[in-house]
Amino acid sequence: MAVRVGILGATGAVGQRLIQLLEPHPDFDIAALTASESSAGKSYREAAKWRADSPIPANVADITVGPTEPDAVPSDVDLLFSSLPSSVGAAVEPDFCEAGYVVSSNSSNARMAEDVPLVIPEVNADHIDLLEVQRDDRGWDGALVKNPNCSTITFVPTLAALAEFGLEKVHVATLQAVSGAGYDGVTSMEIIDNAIPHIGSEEEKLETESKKLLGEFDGASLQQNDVAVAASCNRIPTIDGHLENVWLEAADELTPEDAAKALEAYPSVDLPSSPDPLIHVFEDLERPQPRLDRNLGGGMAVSVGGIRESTFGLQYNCLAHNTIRGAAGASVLNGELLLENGYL
Ligand code: 11C
Repeated sequence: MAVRVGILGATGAVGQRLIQLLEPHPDFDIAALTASESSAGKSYREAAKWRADSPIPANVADITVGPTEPDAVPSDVDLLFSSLPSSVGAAVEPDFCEAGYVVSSNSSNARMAEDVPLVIPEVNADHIDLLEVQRDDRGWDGALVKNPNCSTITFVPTLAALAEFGLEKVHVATLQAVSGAGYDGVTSMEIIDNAIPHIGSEEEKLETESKKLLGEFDGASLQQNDVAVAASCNRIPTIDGHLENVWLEAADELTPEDAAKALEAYPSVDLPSSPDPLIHVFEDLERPQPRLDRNLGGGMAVSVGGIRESTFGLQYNCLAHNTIRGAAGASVLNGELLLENGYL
């Protein structure tokens, strides 16, 4: 029987992507939607400024949107996907966990908390059992699991694929699509003929989340990876798809040919939303490109190209769809991992 799920923050850009990815889904049925006070009480059709390129799924359009509080969600809902603004997530996600809900969250609050698993299933699925530590620490009947920032999700799978060569230093520069900034970024397009450096708190997120994701979990505590990561994050006028330039210094010899083989061979996982292959490798130095390649693997793949030697070790470019692989799809995949591991 399908698990009944809800979406916290259902009217936003990532909330809309979640609805697209969950209708239909082999394991999950949408049974509850929440949003801000101004949307509560309206049908989803009335409340959402629907911007997706497919119609609102018929069984979702007439659901009445509730306020984002535990009492408003039916108790037979087992899993909540959260795409709340981080300040709201920080305030309310613990209340839902205390009330017994399992929350798979894309919001950036609490990603680095010691007892909160930060998970990309193809990279560190074993970290999900940090939930046992979380339950002991917090006494929650529910649970909180996070997926990383969309720019982190784009380059960390490539580091995981190359980890066997000994990761020492990574420099990464991002070219991030406007959909990462939410509706205002997409609708205003005020960035045309421009680029914005040092956006938000993105650089710190790439530098810290990557070490947690690549860390070792021994069943009791998580030891962060000591790879040195320096990030420079820039907004450019593409709609969807974050492109990143990576320079990687490894302890062992790492030729472009070895790197391409390891990236291509890096496995996906046996969950419905994990694409196979996970990583597409282009020989063409001018790929991947956002418009051409963001939808590979249903938007869940990572693409790599331009692999070459540089003064600072190996250099390459990578790309992923920021609102699918980097946000909604990442939360759904973590929901699938929670189900697979008996947390629902
Ligand atoms: C952007 N990556 O493109 C951001 C948006 O930490 O989940 C998502 C912020 C986050 O601006």
